[in-house]
Amino acid sequence: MAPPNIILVLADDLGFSDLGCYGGEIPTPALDALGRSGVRLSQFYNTARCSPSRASLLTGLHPHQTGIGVLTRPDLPHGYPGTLDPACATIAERLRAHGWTTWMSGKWHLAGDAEAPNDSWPTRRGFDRFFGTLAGCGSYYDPQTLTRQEDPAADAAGDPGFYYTEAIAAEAAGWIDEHTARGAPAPYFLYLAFTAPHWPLHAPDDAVEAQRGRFDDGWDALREKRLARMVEEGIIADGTTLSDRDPSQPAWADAGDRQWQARRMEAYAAQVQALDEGVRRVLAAVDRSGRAADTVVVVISDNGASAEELPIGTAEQFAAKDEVLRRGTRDGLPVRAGNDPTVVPGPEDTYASYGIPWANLSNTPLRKYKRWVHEGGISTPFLMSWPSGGLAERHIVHTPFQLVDVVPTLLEAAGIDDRHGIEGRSMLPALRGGDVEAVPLYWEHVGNAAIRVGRWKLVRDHPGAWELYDIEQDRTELDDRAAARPALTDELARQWQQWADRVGVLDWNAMLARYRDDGLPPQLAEE
Ligand SMILES: [Ca+2]
Repeated sequence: MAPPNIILVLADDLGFSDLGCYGGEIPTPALDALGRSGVRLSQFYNTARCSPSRASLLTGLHPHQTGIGVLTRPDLPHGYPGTLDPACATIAERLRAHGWTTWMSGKWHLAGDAEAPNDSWPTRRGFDRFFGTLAGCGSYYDPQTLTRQEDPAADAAGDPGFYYTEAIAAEAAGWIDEHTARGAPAPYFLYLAFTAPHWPLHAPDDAVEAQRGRFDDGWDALREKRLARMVEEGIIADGTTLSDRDPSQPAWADAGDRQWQARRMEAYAAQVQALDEGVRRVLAAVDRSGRAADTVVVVISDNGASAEELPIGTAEQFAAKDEVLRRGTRDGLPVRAGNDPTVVPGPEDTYASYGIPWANLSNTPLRKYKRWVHEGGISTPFLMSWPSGGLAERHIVHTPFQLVDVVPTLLEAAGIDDRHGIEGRSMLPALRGGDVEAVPLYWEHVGNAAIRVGRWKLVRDHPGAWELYDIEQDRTELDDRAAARPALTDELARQWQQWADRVGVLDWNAMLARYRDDGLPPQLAEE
């Protein structure tokens, strides 16, 4: 078999059920076709937040083993280093060593220093080519830290129609076309890391307008409809109970400014549809190359939907901290930030998020969001296509896997027998319709913690007590069995602690206490 091309697509803050082929009402034809013709996973898990998920995805290690436990920033002396440890190999470095051409287009968010080129930048972590942003988020019209190789890229400055999602895809499609034109025999690895649909809600007017009316039924009715479609698709077991509406939110019937509320979700949907269009554009370049059959495509989201309301902190604190707000639009207009009806999201001079109630829809039928390791924080769509790879096509695989399993899967697909320094195991046998040995899955993020062993999941919302759920019967985590099963709860807690000690999870309370003792602000607890 020819060594395959590998395209790893990462969405940012995309909810579990946003894609059409996972029950969503947002039009995502390219991703739906990919998922329905290939394999979908119903229980694939990320690690709840941007940087840790990216670190785990690219190394096959748990985030704490890569230097990135929370986000990228200097969390030392008591926290994590906050930058990708040079001691752990990236998938790009591994594939390049075996002859793959390696490209990255999109968001990195693994460098402690995003301002000056250093050894944690993609160009020095195995990628031959890099176009994208080093920072965690920013304007879609004028992205902060936009870089080509190691130099500032001025693409947005001279192009009033610039839109980041489109630019990420166009750059990557161009690389594939160029590779094809050269008749290049080497396979390639493309890491296509969109920032969509992470806030701010930025999308051109006509793209938002195209979504008009789609969400007028409101979050309550749409959550129920999504769950019904998820059951129809086979993503969720029939009989699954829908979690309650987020208790902080009103019923749709009682919500004020429903036109503005719907507009927020329309802008979000426009971002998701642009992501889908970007994937379509890249896959069209693959088709033109004549090598589609020998191309592995994987699509994942880095965390569950985000319930982060803007501004984070007071408006003044947020404005002082955020680069987009400090510098305004390219035309010199001030940027209006915040989730209130005076800010109608979409244009360059707005800075808003879709907020808790719509994140609640995005994660249907699950509870909680990005940052938490309950199912709503860590469940992601997982699509894989590889026409010549012998996958169990048009099937949904229900075996639970997590991000550490991606690197070994891609290495096996590439025919590379190298598992050194990797925690996960290859998913390929399961994706081909066979069995894999069941192993425990683990999570920790800002004190939130979980372990999954078979059907049982022990999970904690820090600083709360452990909760125990039978995920096979209760995917939405509504029936806490911890009190009824104390021995099992203790045993799983012991196994989790053993893992945490082994991979270097820092004790969250102890770490915060050390900061307090030093008179330093507990920066780790903040956004
Ligand atoms: Ca994210």
